[in-house]
Amino acid sequence: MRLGLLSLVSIAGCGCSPPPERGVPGSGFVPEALAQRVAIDGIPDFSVFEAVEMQTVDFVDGATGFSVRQAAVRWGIINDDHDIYVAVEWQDATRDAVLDPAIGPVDFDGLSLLIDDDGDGRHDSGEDLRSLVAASVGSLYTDRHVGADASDLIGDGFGKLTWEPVPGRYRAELLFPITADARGEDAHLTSAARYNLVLFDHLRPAQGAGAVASLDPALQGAASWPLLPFVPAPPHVRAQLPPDLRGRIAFISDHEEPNGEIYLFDPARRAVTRVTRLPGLYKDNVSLSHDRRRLAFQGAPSRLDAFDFEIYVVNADGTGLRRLTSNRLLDGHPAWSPDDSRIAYASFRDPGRASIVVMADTGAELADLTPPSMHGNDPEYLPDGRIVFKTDLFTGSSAMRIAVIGEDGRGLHPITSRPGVSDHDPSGTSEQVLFDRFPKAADHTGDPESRFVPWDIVAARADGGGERTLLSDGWVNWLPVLDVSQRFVAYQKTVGSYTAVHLMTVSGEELGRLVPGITRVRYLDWK
Ligand SMILES: [Ca+2]
Ligand SMILES: [Ca+2]
Ligand SMILES: [Ca+2]
Ligand SMILES: [Ca+2]
Repeated sequence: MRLGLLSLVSIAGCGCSPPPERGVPGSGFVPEALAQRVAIDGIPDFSVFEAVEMQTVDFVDGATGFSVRQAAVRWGIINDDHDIYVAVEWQDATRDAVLDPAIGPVDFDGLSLLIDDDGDGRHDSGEDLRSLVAASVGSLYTDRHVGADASDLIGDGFGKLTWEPVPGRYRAELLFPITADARGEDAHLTSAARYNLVLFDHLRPAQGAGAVASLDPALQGAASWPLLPFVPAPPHVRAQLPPDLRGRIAFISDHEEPNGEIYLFDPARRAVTRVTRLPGLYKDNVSLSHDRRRLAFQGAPSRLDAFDFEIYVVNADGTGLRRLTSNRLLDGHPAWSPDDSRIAYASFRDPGRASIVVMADTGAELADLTPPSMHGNDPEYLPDGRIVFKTDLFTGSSAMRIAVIGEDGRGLHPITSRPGVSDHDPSGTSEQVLFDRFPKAADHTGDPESRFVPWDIVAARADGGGERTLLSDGWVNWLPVLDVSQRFVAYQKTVGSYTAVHLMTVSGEELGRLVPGITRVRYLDWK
């Protein structure tokens, strides 16, 4: 693919805003981290840059090699001691964002940030390649690298893209670590690194169609790329993980087996232990017993064998696997009773509709709590022995509300009532229930937009007397679980193609990634 001539205009120190504070070593002043100064919401924070670059680029048609249009690009790059922040805006009169849920983006606009990490003039195998493309109603960020296996196993950083119909432009921002991840897949940035920005317009890879522009016309040879304006930075203030976290976090991740395995994370030692070696069993919805000796989960030979999902129990050391249900129904989402003698779960006894069922830990059924007309799922016990779950009983539609019911089937009442949304994954105390919220009054399963709209974490009073939003940062945040001290909340944050376990306080202060180096998490619990 040929690319046209570029005209370069650099505006350094334009005086539009005060230069950012980098801190003076030895002065005692510690500047605030970039991660706290900029919100990655797709609206560039150009005021943090000392210099904003401008250039006019040619969009070149990939099939003909001819320039189809010119576009003005504005961008800035800054780093602190932990992260690098890149913001870009460019002209594009049309938003192309067609996504096939099974394949990914098929017709899109967007950008790639290419980094010649070691500055040797070649964008080599293993070097950084971060992309941000318009997709569905939002954008898709990917952390990749050059090479045959271009997928980066540990997803790092954040990226978001927005489009304004007037004046017809994209705005993009990325924030990612300046050091390599635990597998060495990302750039370890220095002032020797070089970069290039590649922009896409109406790109249809399957047809080999669309237009591409770049700051530097060379896309492989990197010798002429601009140097990254990287500056060694003193320590900055950022949120810290607390040192006194208790309990164990059980989670399922597919970073070692496609069907996922169960792991335990000790947050005090920051150590991960693998529990299961069951590659032939797809696993989901793990629940850790309160004595932390057993794990219940749903398993099936594959993700697609819906009617073969059964409830299993395994010891925390990986021994003693037992299957507790055996039928041609989808059985899922087990949860331990406060004394670990019983398990509540969802049993799909009507097509597409589940009942909340209680069984002994031997598998003997004790009660079906919900009438046949009602759909309920996501059961969790509260410490007082009642069960919180989600149900469509109060909406008359596929939108779900959080509700509570006694193990004797009495005391059923809704906890949430917000119109226009659908609530999921409740857990909590006898006073307060946390859950995640899909911002549409509809079923999210099968909705291709569900990965591209914000999911918030909300806390509601267990008596239904009110709610407050704990986290609303535009990302897909889900599965909030309180720790035993009731001071912290672990939850899953999905950013583009990866999902990591994060920590926040019960008042909603984000504290960062909790389980390090694992970003293919499917489900978690904390006891
Ligand atoms: Ca922003
Ligand atoms: Ca376009
Ligand atoms: Ca290189
Ligand atoms: Ca990575």
